[in-house]
Amino acid sequence: MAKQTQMHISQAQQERVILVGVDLDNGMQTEACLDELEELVKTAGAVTVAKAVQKRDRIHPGHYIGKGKLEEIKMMLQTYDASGIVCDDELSPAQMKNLEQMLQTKIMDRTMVILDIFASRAMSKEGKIQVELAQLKYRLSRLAGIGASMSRLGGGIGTRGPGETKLETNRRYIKERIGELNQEAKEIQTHRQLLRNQRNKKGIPLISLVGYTNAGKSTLINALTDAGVLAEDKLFATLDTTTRKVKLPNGSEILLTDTVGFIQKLPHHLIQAFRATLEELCYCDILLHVVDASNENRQEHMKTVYETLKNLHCEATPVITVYNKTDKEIELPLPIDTIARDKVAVSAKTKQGLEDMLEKIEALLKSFRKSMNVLLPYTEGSLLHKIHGKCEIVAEQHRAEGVFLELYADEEMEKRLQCYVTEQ
Ligand SMILES: Nc1nc2c(ncn2[C@@H]2O[C@H](COP(=O)(O)OP(=O)(O)OP(=O)(O)O)[C@@H](O)[C@H]2O)c(=O)[nH]1
Ligand SMILES: [Mg+2]
Repeated sequence: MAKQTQMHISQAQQERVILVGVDLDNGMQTEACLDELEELVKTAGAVTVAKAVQKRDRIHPGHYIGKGKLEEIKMMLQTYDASGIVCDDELSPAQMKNLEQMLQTKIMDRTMVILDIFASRAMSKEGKIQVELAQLKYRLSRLAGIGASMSRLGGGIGTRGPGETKLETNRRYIKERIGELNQEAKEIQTHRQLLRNQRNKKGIPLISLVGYTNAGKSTLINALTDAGVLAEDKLFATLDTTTRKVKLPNGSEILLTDTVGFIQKLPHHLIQAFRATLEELCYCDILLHVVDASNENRQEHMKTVYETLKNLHCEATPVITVYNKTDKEIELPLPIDTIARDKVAVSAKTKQGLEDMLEKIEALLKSFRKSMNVLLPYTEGSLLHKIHGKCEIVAEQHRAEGVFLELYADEEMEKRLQCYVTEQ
């Protein structure tokens, strides 16, 4: 340990961690939670050497788990030559400090690991700002407790900022940096708002892919377009959003957006920092909720996604659930989903069911529009042009008084055409 006081530990020297979970007997099985945490830890570049679970009624407010279990973990740290522990829930600053004092090792939590992965994945300027903000806010409240642990280890999980940067440890600098980043984030938000207004004006329906991380969202957008988004068997492969045009079977177009995946216990600092990006979901016409139907925890994953959408105040946006990976062995029946307006089974990999999915999108979009009959005077040439661009036309006849149209209009066009409504 003493050697590690130096600033640099070799990159090859992987952190060896023990995962610690509390079995509260609710939600996802603790075993599945720790398997997921192991996957996260691996993605963050560390190796899991052991796991410890304690069954409790509630998380210990002072030191996460009970004293007896802590003694056990102290022994395990030696037995497995571990360099730290990772707790499966976000630790309070006090819990972190107490655990550090009791165990004399590096204390990490699920949040720290997720933030670390996000930091290594962030590519866009906005993504980097958002991740660093989340990291610094998380860090600021814990400086007193984790200072010793972090400076002792000098590197590893919890110390890496976006890109090649090393996270700041000085309180005053952190505060200044948070101020700077907030300002930059605000400017990007203003730009985003502008883009959104432009898109709204064009009137192309906006559809976003949402879902648990690794569900297959990026694979799906790639299967439908030439987006070329990185799709990997890794948690949080995607952080930056990608938007592409997709043609529906009836020839009309939609804008499809791929975004960051959700996970249970998603750190609230991260949600806060990504709020601007995630709130875009509320402006969508439809959310395509991609579910890995082959995953045994699919039901819990779906619950997490719906809860996260609720936290983001997006529960009013209509959802189509897309049960993906049906080329694999799937347990039937598929989970009941009372929230979704429609459901479809697909394989983004083999492209099976994708036509069906597009038809369902088309049908749902159509249900948002109003069927109208209008008689447009020949003097309204430019309006006629707009109708052709924005409405779905079922019938068109040239009559003596003007052009008769049977069509489906969105809210804006419905208002504009109100005065030309006719019977037949
Ligand atoms: N067998 C099978 N594998 C799939 C299918 N769709 C996606 N996958 C695999 O699932 C893994 C995750 O796919 P991604 O498209 O990266 O998942 P994602 O939802 O974008 O994940 P994040 O970006 O991490 O949120 C990859 O290894 C894909 O090849 C499918 O229909 N069938
Ligand atoms: Mg992805």
